[in-house]
Amino acid sequence: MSGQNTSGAPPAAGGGLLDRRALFEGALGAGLLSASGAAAETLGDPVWTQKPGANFTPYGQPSRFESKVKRVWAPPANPATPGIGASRTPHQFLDGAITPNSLHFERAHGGIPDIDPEQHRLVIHGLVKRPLVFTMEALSRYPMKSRIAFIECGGNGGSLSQPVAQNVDAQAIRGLVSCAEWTGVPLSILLDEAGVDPAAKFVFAEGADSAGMSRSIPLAKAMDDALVCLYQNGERIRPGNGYPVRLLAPGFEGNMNVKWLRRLKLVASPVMTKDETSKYTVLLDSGKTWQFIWPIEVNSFITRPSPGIGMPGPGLFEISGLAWSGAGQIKTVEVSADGGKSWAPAALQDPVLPKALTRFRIPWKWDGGPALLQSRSTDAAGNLQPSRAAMIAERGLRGQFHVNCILTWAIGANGEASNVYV
Ligand SMILES: Nc1nc2c(c(=O)[nH]1)N[C@H]1C(S)=C(S)[C@@H](COP(=O)(O)O)O[C@H]1N2
Ligand SMILES: [Mo]
Repeated sequence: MSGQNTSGAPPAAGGGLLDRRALFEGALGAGLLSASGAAAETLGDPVWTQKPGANFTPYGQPSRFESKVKRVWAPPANPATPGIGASRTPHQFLDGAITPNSLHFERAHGGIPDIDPEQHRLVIHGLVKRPLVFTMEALSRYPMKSRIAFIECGGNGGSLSQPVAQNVDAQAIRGLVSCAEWTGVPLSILLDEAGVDPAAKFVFAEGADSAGMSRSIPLAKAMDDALVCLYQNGERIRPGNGYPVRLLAPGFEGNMNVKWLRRLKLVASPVMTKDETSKYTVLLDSGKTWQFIWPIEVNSFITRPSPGIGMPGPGLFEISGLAWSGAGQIKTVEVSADGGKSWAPAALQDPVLPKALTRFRIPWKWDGGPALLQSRSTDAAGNLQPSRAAMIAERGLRGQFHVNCILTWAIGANGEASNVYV
């Protein structure tokens, strides 16, 4: 049995979880990476050392050896309407906290429009003193601000509402959350210029796509930290993510982050659009529904190991994953290797930013036997991620939105990971 802990790191919970401080203090000793003592002669003279490499490219692409790292999406129900649905981020192949633009998830209710920025306009009207019309060029002259924020679709994790655990990977279950640095004009600046009437309590935000996707944003949120964004991770927003301009409502459910933004209308009460009534509400067993669930709940999941990228073999390994909350910063993430019987605190990767993805890590000495890996997070407001059983007890299985329960990966003796319920 190889489960004996020879790493020098103290155990932190059952099933081989080790003290997270070992990651920083180098107490893990040899063997974490299972690197064999590499000697210079093993380097050899591969072909790429023997002739000059390729020329530069105007817009970079990943290595051809990384072709498995890609978004996936289900084919459209109706071939006449491509681009309706969602593409998902392959979190099992990524690390860090920022999602590359090419892999940011995309959710579109009416396909991805091909918008000419010269022709596109943003209008602010309704309960304002001065209705305003912006060209994209005019918008870009206002003072801008950058912030790192996650966007998560309210439907992310919906498959965990299935009565039987689905045989799918992290990308399929949790791929509708991504995190980017967004840059744009604070919405408060534009609203101040328009002069908000005291009767206004909501901002109706509408997209220029064929779905006319629209939501009623509470005015307090609009004035607090909403951004009218032009840039995503330093470059202009990608078409799938809202080019040429989108709303960012940090921490609020995905569809309030209206893409292809063309209208902000100040109104006295919610407009009750299809996107906040028939959808993005949680149907309870009682037949009642939760509506206007704005902030995304505290959440986390393990990205490595996970289905498709299991354990290479017994021994020392770093478990890694992501945590987030629409209420603010992540305070703690705990990891269990025994299906929730015991928990050990994970290390949080700096910087731990409010309403952004937070990377966590913990060393694990896997003994080669079956294990049940879980993570659970707590945010700065004190919200704790619920077990699946607790979530179902509260709201039943009919509501397929805002599913933030603990996710379990079973590790088999062959090292493979699979999605299970405990
Ligand atoms: N105009 C418009 N805005 C939209 C949508 C849409 O279909 N049309 N989809 C919404 C939904 S449901 C989500 S989850 C987010 C997803 O943002 P992303 O595609 O940049 O990841 O965009 C929102 N904004
Ligand atoms: Mo969404």
